[in-house]
Amino acid sequence: MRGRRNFPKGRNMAVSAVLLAAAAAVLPCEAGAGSAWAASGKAAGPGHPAVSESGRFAGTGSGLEDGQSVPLGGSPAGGYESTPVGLHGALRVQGSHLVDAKGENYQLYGMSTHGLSWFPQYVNKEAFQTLRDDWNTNCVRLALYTDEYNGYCGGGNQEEQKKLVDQGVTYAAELGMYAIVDWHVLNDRDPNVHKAEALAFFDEMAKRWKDHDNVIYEICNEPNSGATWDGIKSYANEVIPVIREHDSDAVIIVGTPTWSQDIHQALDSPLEFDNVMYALHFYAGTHTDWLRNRCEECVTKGLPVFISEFGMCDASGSGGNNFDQASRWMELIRQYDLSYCCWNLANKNETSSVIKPDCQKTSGWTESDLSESGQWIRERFRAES
Ligand code: IDC
Repeated sequence: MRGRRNFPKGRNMAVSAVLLAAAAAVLPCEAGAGSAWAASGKAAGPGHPAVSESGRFAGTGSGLEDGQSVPLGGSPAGGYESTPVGLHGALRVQGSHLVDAKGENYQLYGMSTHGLSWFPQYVNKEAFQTLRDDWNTNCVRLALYTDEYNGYCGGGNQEEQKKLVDQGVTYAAELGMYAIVDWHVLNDRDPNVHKAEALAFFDEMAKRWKDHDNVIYEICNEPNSGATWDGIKSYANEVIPVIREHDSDAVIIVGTPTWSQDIHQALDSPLEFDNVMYALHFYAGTHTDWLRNRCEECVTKGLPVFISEFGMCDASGSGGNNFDQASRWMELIRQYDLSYCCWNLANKNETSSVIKPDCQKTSGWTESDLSESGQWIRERFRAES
């Protein structure tokens, strides 16, 4: 169903030359273990899932019982070419859809980290492998706060934070997962406040990752409190060319006004670049029919929308979960094959954190290690096929 209906049967039988080349290109020498892994085509480790017909790691095919942790350290059955990136290669935007290297509709879904500087412990390869193999996800969003929590432009250690982004992208690449590099504008409200830093940051990132097919750039998480679409456009018109100078075909996600809710303004006045998607964020306890209607209207009118952040609780990231509203959002996501990333991979004592506050594990979580949010969204991801 959904994106899958567009895939010809047996598409996973033969990996095209394009995709093989893409798989090889994603791991340059410095990726170390990943290159060795890709080159050696290691045998499948125990518990590693077969790839489903759609090329996704089917949770139910993992050989793991619900609640059992994932054995780590092996490679997926079939080697790198069976991973999400190995199968789907460089993504691009076609009409309102994200498509893979074969031009088939493709949907990304996975977890967003919390602030990298606040919860750096979850940037580890085993965590991402758990998310790929047990949670059945194909992407990880790396949230680099620009301001609060020792943010990148708020007094944080920039070298350490860049190292975390680097590790996150590298682990994702080695695992054949897509990685979203998220410039997490929030307290600073308007991306133009730290535009100079953004230009330097994305210049460096794009240079670094230009040969990787798994990297997506999100250039401003949530403009808010008076940041206008005109202002965001002018920021994007400077940042996007800097990325494209090195990485000419990268997919880029652009945040929209009012905490990435006003996508209709992007529909009225889109950017003039290819391969751009517009962020819509929802928190199910706060954002209901009115935002779903807006989302549906924009998508049906051809706007490429990416739900790069959402929660099942309210917009504070806490309060109770509203699973009824969250399920309605999931229906919309399913109907239009939208890509979606859940906030947040951490054990903070707040509803949106997917790991229980008293759980110190940084990978291999069992069901009982997960919060109510974590258990719900993991089931949702595992139902993707
Ligand atoms: C929240 C975190 C919370 C932190 C707060 C800081 O969950 O621990 O104290 O940020 O400002 C967003 C933001 C995201 C928020 C999240 C929940 O993108 O950074 O995280 N949220 O409030 N937009 C809507 C909700």
